[in-house]
Amino acid sequence: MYSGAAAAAGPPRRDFISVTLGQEDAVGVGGYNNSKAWRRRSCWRKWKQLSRLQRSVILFLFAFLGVCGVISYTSMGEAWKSITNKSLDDQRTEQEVPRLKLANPAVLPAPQKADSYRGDYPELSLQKPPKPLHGRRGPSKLQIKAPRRDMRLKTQHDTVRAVEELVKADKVEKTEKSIISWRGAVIEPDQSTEPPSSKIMEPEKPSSVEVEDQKEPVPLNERQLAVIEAFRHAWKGYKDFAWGHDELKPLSKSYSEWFGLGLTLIDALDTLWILGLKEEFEEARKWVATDLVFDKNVDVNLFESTIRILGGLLSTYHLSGDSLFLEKAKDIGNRLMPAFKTPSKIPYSDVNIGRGTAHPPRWTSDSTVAEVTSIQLEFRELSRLTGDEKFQKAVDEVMKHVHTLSGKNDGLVPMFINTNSGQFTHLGVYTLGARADSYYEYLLKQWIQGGKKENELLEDYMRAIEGVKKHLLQRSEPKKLTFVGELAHGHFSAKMDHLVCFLPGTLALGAHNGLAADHMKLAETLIETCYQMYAQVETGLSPEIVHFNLHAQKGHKDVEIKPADRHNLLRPETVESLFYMYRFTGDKKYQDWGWEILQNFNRYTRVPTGGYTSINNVQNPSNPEPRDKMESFFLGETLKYMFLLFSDDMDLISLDKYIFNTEAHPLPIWVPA
Ligand code: DMJ
Repeated sequence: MYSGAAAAAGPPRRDFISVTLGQEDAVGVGGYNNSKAWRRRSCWRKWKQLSRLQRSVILFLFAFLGVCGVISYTSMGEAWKSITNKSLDDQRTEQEVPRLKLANPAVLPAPQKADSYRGDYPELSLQKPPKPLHGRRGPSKLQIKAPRRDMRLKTQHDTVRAVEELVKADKVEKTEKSIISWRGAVIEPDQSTEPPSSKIMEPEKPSSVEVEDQKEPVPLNERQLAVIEAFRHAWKGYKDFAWGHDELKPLSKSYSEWFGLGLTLIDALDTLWILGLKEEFEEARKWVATDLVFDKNVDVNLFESTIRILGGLLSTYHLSGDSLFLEKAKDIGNRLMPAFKTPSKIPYSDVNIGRGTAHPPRWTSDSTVAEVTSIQLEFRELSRLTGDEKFQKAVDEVMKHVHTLSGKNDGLVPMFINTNSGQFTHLGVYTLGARADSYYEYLLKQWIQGGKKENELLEDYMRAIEGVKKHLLQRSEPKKLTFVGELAHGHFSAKMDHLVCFLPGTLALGAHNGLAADHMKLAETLIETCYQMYAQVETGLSPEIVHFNLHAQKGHKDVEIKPADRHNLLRPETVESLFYMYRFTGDKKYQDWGWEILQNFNRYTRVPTGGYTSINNVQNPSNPEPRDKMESFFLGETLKYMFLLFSDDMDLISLDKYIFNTEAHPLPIWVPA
């Protein structure tokens, strides 16, 4: 179009270079000739034909384009370089991010080049995913893992910050690791001081316990097999006559109800697991899954249902990894919470778990000190597992309050506390037996559970043991057995409940955890006394309460038994302490003493048609007067501690990883040793 128009208009205007050049090129002269010489000559001729102005403009344009070219080449180069680098960086980051997500932040190295950085975690790609826990059955070697800190580091910057934080945390931790000494008790540096944690630990789901790669199982010995046989016999009675009910009445081949919640079955779950009774465990699990209902208009005792039901469900959850038990634990835990709605926050003794109402016993507004201070291990663990701090808050508040109360005698506490005023009542009576016992036990055990940081608990425990030494220890005649008596308004009584026999085990546990060595000495003397409470009795079984002779009299033993106290309820405390003593000393005499006790249970309390029974008279071997009741703690505690006592596998429910609640349900120590 352009060339046709230009031709029609006559000679071109020379100022419009492109038109002129195009026109001549297109039309040409003498036809098509594309030789190089011709093209050179032709170009030069054309150039010469241009006006000076045209030549200047063309030169200027070339010069301008040249300058532009140089500039854009330089900046393009930079841009290209940065694009290339960026893509390399991107590649590196993509490679590193997943690694950083996987890496344990505690071992993050100093920043390095990408390649060598990668090389520091060769094992990460090989890391096995955690084994699913649901559905595991049978006894196992168990290991508790410290709560994982899942730091999702996405950038190098985050990595550096995380390292800085770790260094900072490490410094803080080191500062806090100072030696503390409390009246002769030296606590190892790494066990000391940090204010009580009202803070909830990260929720652990599904469980903080993982089954280790299975070691060769330690074969069961004859005594353990005898415990399994005894357990099976007891279970048979329960299954045949009391299935799903609270307690077996083995003689009348029926049952009794307390809360109507299958107490024996729940209390026995973790024993079934530990003893390896898979079939029975499965049956019991099925009952829990289909028949255990807490939505019932029934009054339960807060303490008893916490230690037996909540404790039993939590430990079974930990051992089996089966979330059914955690769900049930949450349910009962929530239903027990109304107990804490009191003016003082000291919980009522009873809760209606269906209605959500709580109340003290009909005749008083007092609660028992042991009861309100022995529910902490369980509620604290429930908070840790669920991430819901309300459980721990409620029970920690009780401990903090009791810590501040007056009315103690060198750390020894009265037996009652008022739910309105929050003050101790019935002052002046001090015992390590009924109504106070597990207060002392839980001081130490909470301290261990929480990683030995809650100093108030330790302080109260150490002070109390000093109080025991000062006010309650005496020696009997003729054997000079050291025993723990009672103090009533300044008067010493040589009375000792069998319940007090938890103390040697607790003292030994404290010593094992770094407390004063003289606690271990005391534990050794006291367990001897507890054993004598069996050995000096006609049936070889301890009565509920003994009185020690303080003065030697011809023909008298150390132990005196009053008619009202000569029953035996199949209680666990002595066997429990024997278990701790054997674990910490390896002295076989403790196993032998336990074996004697088991044989005497078999001799005097075993009911041929199934089950074991409490008896009324430990002093009459020909007629021990069966009471027709098998307490749930016989399966939950007594036989479990027997089995563990006879085991030479010190890792079977390791005492460095688990803390047993007062009903023998093992719960994980949050920071295992
Ligand atoms: C159990 O329920 C618990 O051990 C509690 O602490 C005391 N009484 C019984 C066993 O004797």
